[in-house]
Amino acid sequence: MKKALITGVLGQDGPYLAKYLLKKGYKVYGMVPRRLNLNFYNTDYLGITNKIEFVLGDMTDEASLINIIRNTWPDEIYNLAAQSFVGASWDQPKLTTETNALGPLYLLNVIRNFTPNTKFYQASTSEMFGNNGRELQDENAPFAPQSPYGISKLYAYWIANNYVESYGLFCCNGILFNHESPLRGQDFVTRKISEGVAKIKLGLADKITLGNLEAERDWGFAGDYVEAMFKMMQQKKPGNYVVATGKKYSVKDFLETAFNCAGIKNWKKHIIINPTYKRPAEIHGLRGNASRARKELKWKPKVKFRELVAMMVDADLKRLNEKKK
Ligand code: F7E
Repeated sequence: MKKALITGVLGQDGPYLAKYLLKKGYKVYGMVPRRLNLNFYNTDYLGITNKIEFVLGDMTDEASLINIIRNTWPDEIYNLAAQSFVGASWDQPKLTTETNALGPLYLLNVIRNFTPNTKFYQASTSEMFGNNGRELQDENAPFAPQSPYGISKLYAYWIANNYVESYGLFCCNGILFNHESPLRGQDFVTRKISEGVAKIKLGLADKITLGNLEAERDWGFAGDYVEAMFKMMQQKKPGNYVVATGKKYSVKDFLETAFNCAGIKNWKKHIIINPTYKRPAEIHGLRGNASRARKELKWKPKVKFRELVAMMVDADLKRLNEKKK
C-alpha cells in the first residue's frame, strides 16, 4: 500500500487531496499542529476524518518533521501547509516566511538525509508571477511577487528545484492559480462573498464589506486541482506545472454572479468598500496557461466559473439553513 503524508490536511486542499488518495487505495497521514480546539470541519464535510491517520507536527519545528517522516516513511509528501492568506503576510511576514519558505526546506532536508526516494509536492502559487507585465502566465513566465507571501513561496519553489538539481530528489511544483470551494476559508474573497450573499438571502445580514473589486483572478475548483497535484507526482520525471482554467474574472464579476445565483437584484446596494481590505501592493490580474498540464498530465478543469460560484453559494445557504434549525 502506498503511503502519502499531507501537511496542511485540515485546510481547503488537504481534505480534497486526502479523499482522492484514499480512493486510490493510499494510506494517508495528515499532519496537524498541536493546538487546542483543532477544527476538523473540512475533513468531516468530506466524510474522511476517521480514514486519515493524524500525526502531530509543525512546519516551523524541524525536529517534528524529522520524527514524522522517520515514523511514517511516506512514498509521497504533499506540502500544502502554509500561511496562505496573502493579506495577512504583511502583518506577519516572519511567520509567513518561516512556515512557507523554511518549512519546505526542512522537509527537503529530511527527505535528502533519510528517505531520498520520497517524492515531494510543493504547493507553489500564481502569486509568484505578481505584476510581471504579462497577460498570460506559463511555466516560463518571469516572477515578480508583490507580497511577503509570494516571496516566501518563491523561495520554496526555487529550493525544491535546487534539490532536484543538486541531489536528484523528485520534487514537483504545482503552480496553482486561485482555487476555491465550499471548504475555502472565510477570509478569502470568494468565500466572504458566498457566505455574505447567503446571509443576505436569508435575512441574516444586509451588507458585505470588501476591498478592491477591480482585481482579476483565474478561479478554478479546488477538487479539480488536487487531481493535477497527484498526476504530476506520477510522472517519470519531476516537473513544474501551471494549473489554471485560462479564464479571468474580476471580484466584481464574482459578486454579480453570486448575487445572481441567489436571485438577488441590485447587488451594489449590499456592498461597502473599506480600505482596510485593500493591500499595500496588489496584483491587478492573473490568468494561467495550463497547456503543459493538459498535454503531459492529461489534466483539465471540469468545473466552470458560474458552477463554482453557484456551488459555493448553495453550500453556504445549506449550512446557514441547518444552523437555523
Ligand atoms: O483575494 C481582492 C484581493 O484573498 C483575491 C490564496 O489561496 O490565491 C489566494 O490568494 C483578490 C485580491 O486570494 C477583498 O485584494 C477584494 O486581489 O481571495 P483572496 P489571493 O490573494 O488571490 C493564491 C493563488 C494563493 O496562493 C493564496 O494562498 O480579491 N479582495 N476585497 C479581497 N480579498 C480578501 N481576502 N478580502 C476582501 O475583502
